[in-house]
Amino acid sequence: MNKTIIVSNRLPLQVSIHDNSLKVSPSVGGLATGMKSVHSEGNGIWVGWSGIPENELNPELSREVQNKIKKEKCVSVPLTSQDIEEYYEGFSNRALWPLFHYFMEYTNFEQKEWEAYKRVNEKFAEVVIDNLNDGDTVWVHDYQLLLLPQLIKEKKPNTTIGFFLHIPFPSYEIFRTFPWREEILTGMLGADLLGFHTYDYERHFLSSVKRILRLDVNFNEINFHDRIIKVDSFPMGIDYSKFHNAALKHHSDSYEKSELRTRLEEHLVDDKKLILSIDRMDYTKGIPNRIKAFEYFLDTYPQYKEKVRLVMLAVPSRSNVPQYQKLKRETDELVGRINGKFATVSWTPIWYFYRSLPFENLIDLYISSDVALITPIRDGMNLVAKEYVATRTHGNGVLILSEMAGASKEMNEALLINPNSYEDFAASLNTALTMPLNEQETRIKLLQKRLKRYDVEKWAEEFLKALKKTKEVTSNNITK
Ligand code: GDG
Repeated sequence: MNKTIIVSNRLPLQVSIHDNSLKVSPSVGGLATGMKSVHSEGNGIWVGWSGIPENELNPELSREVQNKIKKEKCVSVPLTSQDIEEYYEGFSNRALWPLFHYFMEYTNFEQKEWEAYKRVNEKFAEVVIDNLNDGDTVWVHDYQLLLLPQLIKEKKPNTTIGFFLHIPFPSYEIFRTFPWREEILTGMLGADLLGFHTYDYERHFLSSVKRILRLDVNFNEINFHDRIIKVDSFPMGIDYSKFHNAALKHHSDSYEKSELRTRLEEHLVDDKKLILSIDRMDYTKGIPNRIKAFEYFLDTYPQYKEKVRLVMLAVPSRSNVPQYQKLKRETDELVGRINGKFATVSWTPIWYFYRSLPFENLIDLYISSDVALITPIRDGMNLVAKEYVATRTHGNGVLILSEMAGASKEMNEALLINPNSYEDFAASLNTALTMPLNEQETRIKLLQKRLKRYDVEKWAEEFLKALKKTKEVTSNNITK
């Protein structure tokens, strides 16, 4: 029986070792949820890194990791600390990530890290090929594995390969500056179907293929080595019912409120409002910009002093990369400065949490907030914006969303802003805080309807359906 192999940098598992004892538990990210049915189907497997460097494991523990992981239908790619440093923290997060998010000044192109990127993509290819049978389908995810489709196609030409990019694909003018641009594009073109979150990313990719590789592109099809490769957009959704149902549960009378929720609600007396932002601590998410724009808002609309509070959750991320350390320092300083500037004995304008919270607390934040302020400078999609909307079970709430997030393309009923314009930002916040309830409800309902229909399972299903179709068309063409 043919199977689907999912490949991503990390496995959908939390693996931890304490006192030589090993714990493996499933992780609950968006991708893991979307892939749940694909992964559990038949003898499907997931290939990726376990999160534990191979050199930190003795041979016995290493075998135990593989065995425990196998029970979850996963296969790990053994990576060393050096691999992680050079391929993940280095090439993926210091070259590809900033470039693809238009942060050219943050890019660092190192030959040694490029070599590591190639080496690790080859390691992934080896593990995939070891587990591959004729007729299987492989679905590769994200920017850490751009060379993998071609590495598999070379050795196993009959394999159906799909690739999905979770981050933006930049415009040709940006992408052309990349030292290994041909190799990256050729690597991606090993796939039979390439998926992006938005039509714009798809368009940018096609334009780079045309201009850098000088290949024939016919609408959204590329002719490459006698193969027709299809490119399309598949905006990723969320597990809508999981978020919606959790919110219903948190609102029910029998549900015991958490301390966080109780504290949040204390703020809401006397018509006070909560404004929420949640992001990984990443420079693409526009955190310092948001704090400065919030300062501008309080200066421009002083009537909101002591009436609003920004609850800002920043989840630690990639803290070994220098730019992320700098961003953390800048954020700490800005929050301190703005709180110092405006605070009164009974009010602090920004509540800042630098940690990750359990899912139940995340729901508490979503359901207690009148406004969600999601203002990335650049973001592939942004699932937080979608999750906020899904939890608005009473129909109220306003989403302010950056035009630079892929999600803005499907969320027209949000208040869309240019995050670089403080005026736009402040005016939208004022509009959100004064928006009549019936208008909030109309907007939320329309957004919810779309999110419910195109949830993450539907996204995976649509991608795999298109992949199957691409392969059928290609094989028909070859037999003709
Ligand atoms: C990349 C792209 C694209 C956040 N804090 C906590 C927590 N979260 C969860 C959210 C959400 C997820 O993390 C973040 O997803 P995003 O989509 O917002 O952002 P990235 O991590 O940058 O993801 C992005 C995505 O891939 C999918 O393609 O949308 O553009 O950059 O689900 O709920 N979860 C818990 N505690 C937290 O403190 N439990």
